[in-house]
Amino acid sequence: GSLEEMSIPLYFGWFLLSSIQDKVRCTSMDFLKTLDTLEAFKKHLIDFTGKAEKEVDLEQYFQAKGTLHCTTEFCDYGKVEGSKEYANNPAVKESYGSAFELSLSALFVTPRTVGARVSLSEEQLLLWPADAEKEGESASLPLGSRAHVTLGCAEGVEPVQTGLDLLQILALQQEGQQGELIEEMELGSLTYYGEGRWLLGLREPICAPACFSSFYG
Ligand code: ACK
Repeated sequence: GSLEEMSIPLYFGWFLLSSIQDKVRCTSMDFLKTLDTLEAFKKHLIDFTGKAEKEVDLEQYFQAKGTLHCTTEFCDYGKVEGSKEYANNPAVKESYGSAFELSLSALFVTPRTVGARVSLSEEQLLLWPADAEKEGESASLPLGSRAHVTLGCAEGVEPVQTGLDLLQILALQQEGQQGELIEEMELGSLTYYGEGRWLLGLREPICAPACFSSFYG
């Protein structure tokens, strides 16, 4: 019946507590500010602007997208195949409303999105859907590879793109593309993967307390 359909959310995920949201946003803004000033970034500006001489202000370029969270299952109120099974999974029901500590291990930037990679623990992987990595060119990436927090999207870009951008970078790494190590920054090492794809591996992962819950919209 319709009541049953109503009970499936838009998506399930871990929602970062508000104090850590501020910290993550600040860290990401600092990173964008620094990236903007690097000669190596300026050299590849065309990836972002389409024009060689044009300047870009990365802090303006990306728009924030609501509360920071790490989506586990996008359900679209039950319309997505497998989402009802996910909602009824005992692990999901048992963990609903519980607190977790997410480990944010890297920040990444592409001409489309900026996000944080989330490295999931064994316990957290129990809540991760088996098919999340199947999309894109990433068929053989380990479970949980797509886990991320969207920090911002370029104009006209939907947040679903952030996880796909992350999968793309991880697929390159898996193929043996080391990327170009640009420099050791205070936050960690910065690598360029071509086509405007930048990854900052955090020296110290950010520990982010988060509540496993859902969003109805
Ligand atoms: O940034 P995100 O992970 O990307 O969080 C939002 C959230 O659901 C609400 O839109 C994510 N999302 C949207 N569509 C999909 C999809 N088809 N597959 C996986 N995640 C999705 C989006």
